[in-house]
Amino acid sequence: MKSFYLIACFLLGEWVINPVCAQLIDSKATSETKALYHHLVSLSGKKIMFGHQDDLAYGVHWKYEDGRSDIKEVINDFPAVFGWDIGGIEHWHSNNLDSVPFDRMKKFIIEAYHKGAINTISWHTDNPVTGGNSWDTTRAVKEILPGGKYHSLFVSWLDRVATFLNSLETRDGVKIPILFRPFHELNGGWFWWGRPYCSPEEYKDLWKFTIEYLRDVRHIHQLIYVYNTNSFSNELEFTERYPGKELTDMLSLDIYQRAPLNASKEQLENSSRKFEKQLKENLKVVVQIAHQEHKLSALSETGFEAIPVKDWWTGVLYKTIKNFPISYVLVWRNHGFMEAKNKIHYFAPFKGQKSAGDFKKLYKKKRMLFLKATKKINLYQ
Ligand code: BMA
Repeated sequence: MKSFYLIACFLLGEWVINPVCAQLIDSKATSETKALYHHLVSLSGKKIMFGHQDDLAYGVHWKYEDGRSDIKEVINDFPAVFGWDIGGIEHWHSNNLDSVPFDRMKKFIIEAYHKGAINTISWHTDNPVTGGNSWDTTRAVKEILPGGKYHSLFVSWLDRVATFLNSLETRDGVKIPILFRPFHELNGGWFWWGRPYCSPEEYKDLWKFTIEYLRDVRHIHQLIYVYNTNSFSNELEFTERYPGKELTDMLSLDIYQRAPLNASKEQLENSSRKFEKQLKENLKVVVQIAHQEHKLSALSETGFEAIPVKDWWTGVLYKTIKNFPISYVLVWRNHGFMEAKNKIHYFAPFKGQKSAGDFKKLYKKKRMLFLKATKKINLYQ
């Protein structure tokens, strides 16, 4: 029987995850988590969900107004995936690193679950050795592993993460399934867990310890674990720190388009072509490896700050991703004006924004899923 499965695992269409072989790494996953996972598996290659970070919390011109969402004000529908970040929970702070109060985040996550959407969480955790932020690249990974000087401090941080994740539950006590994406953009050089600051083995040990602690010690069974790199230059860079089949459920990529401020039309066009090429090359690797490993895949962060290209959604993004069997694409947060940096920081359109018309075209693409269509699927049943 086992060999039948093995053969069947490699027979299915190119790059699409094979449902026969797809399995969550947590054999005790809650029924809602299993249901969500199996829906994602069967949607793979057919639909791509649209996601937005902090969507319900604030937009470019507003903060904490019930029912608002910049996306909704453009398409009269919400995203299907809601992204959140729990940086700061390790100190039991009341707000996350971007000033989102955790009690509000909790309400939004529960609300998103009841709406029939998916929640995904990343963790811009502080540096445990220095107390500096995620971008303090003082070496820390080795120090927080078992036997390290800061191990027990790190465990106490994981305990707070666990307590927060467990507090995300409905009135009936259903633990809300979360796509959990810790230690993200691992090949970059900007976070303390990044490639220059720990060996591949140390990174894998950190991942293994974290997952096993949450799952086997804290008995959290509502997580789908998302491995994540930033854009990379070759396959080795993507796989070098991959912790393995037994420890990940989804493989994902973060990649942004960038151009100089007030770029000319020609500069914008060049940057779009460059971005499309890189995105395509990278996604090819991500979905191929995901296919081999029988894992889901996603474009977990992307965007073009302030979306200066009118038809960016269909003319650049959709055009490039549409044939990849990724579960979702998520754009980063709509902060609005950043005084410290004297610039506007947002990645999703809002009413009146230059690319809003094109976003409506994206909304109409059959392959894209937003909330109204997602709700009908009943992801958790
Ligand atoms: C970055 C920016 C920062 C933010 C961080 C974590 O891309 O948006 O302002 O603090 O993500 O959300």
